[in-house]
Amino acid sequence: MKTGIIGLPQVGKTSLFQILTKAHLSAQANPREAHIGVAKVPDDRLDRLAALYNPKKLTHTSVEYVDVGAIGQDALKETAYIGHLRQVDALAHVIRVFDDPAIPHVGEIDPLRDIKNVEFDLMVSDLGQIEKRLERLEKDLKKMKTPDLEKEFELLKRANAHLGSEKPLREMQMTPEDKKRLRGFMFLSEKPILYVLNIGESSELGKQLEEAETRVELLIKKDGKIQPEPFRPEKG
Ligand SMILES: Nc1nc2c(ncn2[C@@H]2O[C@H](COP(=O)(O)OP(=O)(O)O)[C@@H](O)[C@H]2O)c(=O)[nH]1
Ligand SMILES: [Mg+2]
Repeated sequence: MKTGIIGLPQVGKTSLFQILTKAHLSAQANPREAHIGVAKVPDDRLDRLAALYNPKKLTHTSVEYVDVGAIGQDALKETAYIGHLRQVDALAHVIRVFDDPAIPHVGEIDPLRDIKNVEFDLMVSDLGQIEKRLERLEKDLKKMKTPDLEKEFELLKRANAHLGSEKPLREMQMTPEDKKRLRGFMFLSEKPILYVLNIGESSELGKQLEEAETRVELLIKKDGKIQPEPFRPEKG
């Protein structure tokens, strides 16, 4: 399994990457260059089984992490950048919640705005890809209609409208056949996403985490979808 660590500049992506993979990166490392590392997933159930059966070989699950550098419309136009992101199975979006005047951030600390902006970037990238493919398909369909091309055209039209209403592809209704048809595109907004709130170091971690959750206004629904709650402005 491969996970891409994404997020705005200076939110803690590389810090998270280093914690997860125990990688030592030099201070001179180019922040635009992707870091790739592997984290072993410890599982004491596997260790107990190994003790019982004494296998010749024991392989723990591992997760590969790619720290791709800050996201943005420009970055998403770079072949290397988007290439790395398309390859991953899931995205971990690191969100800046910690306040530190020494470390600049795009405006105020506003996790919900950042979530929306990054999601928007992913959707714009997918839209660009869909529009290109639709143009091509339209030309091809004029020359020759095949059921496969027609189905792809219909599906991409639907995906296009869905993205147009500012909803990521992971929230689009799709049959297994639709999913298969789209697989080759490796759309970014279709990938499952995990939000990582970077709330910073504190002796009141529990309280801060609760506050962060309220601030981010996220509700994890039973079906696994993360839905932003209606915005409730803070007092003061
Ligand atoms: N105060 C504070 N600083 C942090 C925290 N997490 C990361 N930083 C600092 O923020 C800066 C950017 O972190 P980095 O992991 O390189 O962010 P990236 O640009 O998203 O890869 C570095 O100076 C980190 O030491 C945090 O939780 N609290
Ligand atoms: Mg970084």
